[in-house]
Amino acid sequence: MAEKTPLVGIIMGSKSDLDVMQGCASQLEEFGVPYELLIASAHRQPAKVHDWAAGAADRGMRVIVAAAGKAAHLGGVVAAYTPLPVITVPMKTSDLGGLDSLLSMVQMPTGVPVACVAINGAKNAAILATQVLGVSEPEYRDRIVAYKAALADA
Ligand code: RP5
Repeated sequence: MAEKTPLVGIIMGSKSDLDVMQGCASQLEEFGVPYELLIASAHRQPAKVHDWAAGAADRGMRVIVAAAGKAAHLGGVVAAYTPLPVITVPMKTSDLGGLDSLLSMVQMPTGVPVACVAINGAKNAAILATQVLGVSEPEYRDRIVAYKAALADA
């Protein structure tokens, strides 16, 4: 059977972000949402980030999750290159506890917005991305409804 076209693109700035961001991938898998995952740094590999982000919408993606730490400009850079909504995940950091990452993301200047979940909020990014898909696809909206029902019963 053919692989499904990824609807969510997960990008992160470093291999060191992967442990946390597995939480995003696992939640998307639980919802049955096809995704792709790329490690690319906005400052170490800007051309790679550009190529991936600029082509994402044409490859069929609907929403992007971008995770980075410290001066976490990855989400803003990706948002500059795509018309897709970008959900950012600020990584917890050793020096400033992730406040650096958080402020880098939530303080995007007017005109290039990104959404931002909690520090290390990888799972919430997956839920929010699925909710975005659910606006136009009942299949994914139904999964969110079921997820919320299970939360209420827990
Ligand atoms: C950012 O800097 C990454 O997103 C990561 O969170 C942080 C540290 O990266 P490494 O030095 O661990 O590669 O680019």
